[in-house]
Amino acid sequence: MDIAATAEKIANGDRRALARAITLAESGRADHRAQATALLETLKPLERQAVRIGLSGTPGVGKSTFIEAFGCLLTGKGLKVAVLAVDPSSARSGGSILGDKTRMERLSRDLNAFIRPSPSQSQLGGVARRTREAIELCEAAGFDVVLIETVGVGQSETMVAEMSDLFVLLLAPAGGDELQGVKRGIMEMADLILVNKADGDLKPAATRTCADYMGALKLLRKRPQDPEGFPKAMMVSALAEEGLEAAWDEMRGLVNWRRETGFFDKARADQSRFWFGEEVRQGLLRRLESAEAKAAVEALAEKVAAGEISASRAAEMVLKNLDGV
Ligand SMILES: Nc1nc2c(ncn2[C@@H]2O[C@H](COP(=O)(O)OP(=O)(O)O)[C@@H](O)[C@H]2O)c(=O)[nH]1
Ligand SMILES: [Mg+2]
Repeated sequence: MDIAATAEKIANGDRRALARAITLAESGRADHRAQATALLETLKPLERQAVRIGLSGTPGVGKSTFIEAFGCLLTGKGLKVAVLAVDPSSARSGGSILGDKTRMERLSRDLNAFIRPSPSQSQLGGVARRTREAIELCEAAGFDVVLIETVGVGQSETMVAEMSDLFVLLLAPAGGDELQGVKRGIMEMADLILVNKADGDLKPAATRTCADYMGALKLLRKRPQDPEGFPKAMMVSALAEEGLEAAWDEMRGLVNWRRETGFFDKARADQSRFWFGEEVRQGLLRRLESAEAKAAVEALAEKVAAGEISASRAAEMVLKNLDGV
């Protein structure tokens, strides 16, 4: 691949080049990964920045419907919108967005929108890296907003929150008065809670649920990166396309405040630092999984078990030898 030529195409907003580059970043092959890294380095001087919005919610809450309506609202304002998906279960389901592309018919036809389903064979370890690279590629291609969708299971929410400027939690109206078992840790990551389906018969339940969450958010420890009134809960209807403009106003207001106060840049710097550390850790673990390292560990483990060598000394020997692997 001609890195310089591809970079130029991406910089000019060429969607095919962008799609190919993301495929490269998704590949498990070392040479592909190296090319993706080189491509990102070539694009870096552009310093293009999108608003990265993480969007989480359990299946059925209305994520796809919301993204379709919200995405179209944004493109209607002349903004370019990219949608990426992180779906740890996609190995089974074949990609979250792909499955309900029908719910995003309008958006997928929109020339100012770019929708990327999650790849079907996910090795969980690589998901974070390729999602971050896909985000950066979309930014370089000139997208103003990058929506990163994830289903509310496992570690994926934390991961997406760690690569977003804004984290939005989508909830459905609760039947009773229970707080839908949303884990405290996830509430603490949310900048905005949107209670969806606030329409028709569900409106009263949505109103109650929203009030419950406003109350619950008030009980959380105040975070320095929030202006007065945040995190916030509000009602929307993705289906009736209500409350979406208000939600966007809140998101914009929050991003602008964080930009002015320096919290926006600080969060991105902290995230870069975090992911750097993660990659080092992952790289080391990969090395430990090599056949050579495994054999060395096994051989030494026998000696440790037999009391011939101390555990500390043996560990030191293994780690020293990793340098050459
Ligand atoms: N009443 C109502 N139904 C909605 C709304 N948003 C989504 N739905 C419905 O909820 C179901 C699941 O929506 P979907 O977008 O596929 O949810 P996802 O699994 O989170 O992507 C579909 O039948 C939608 O039509 C809404 O705002 N109001
Ligand atoms: Mg969906």
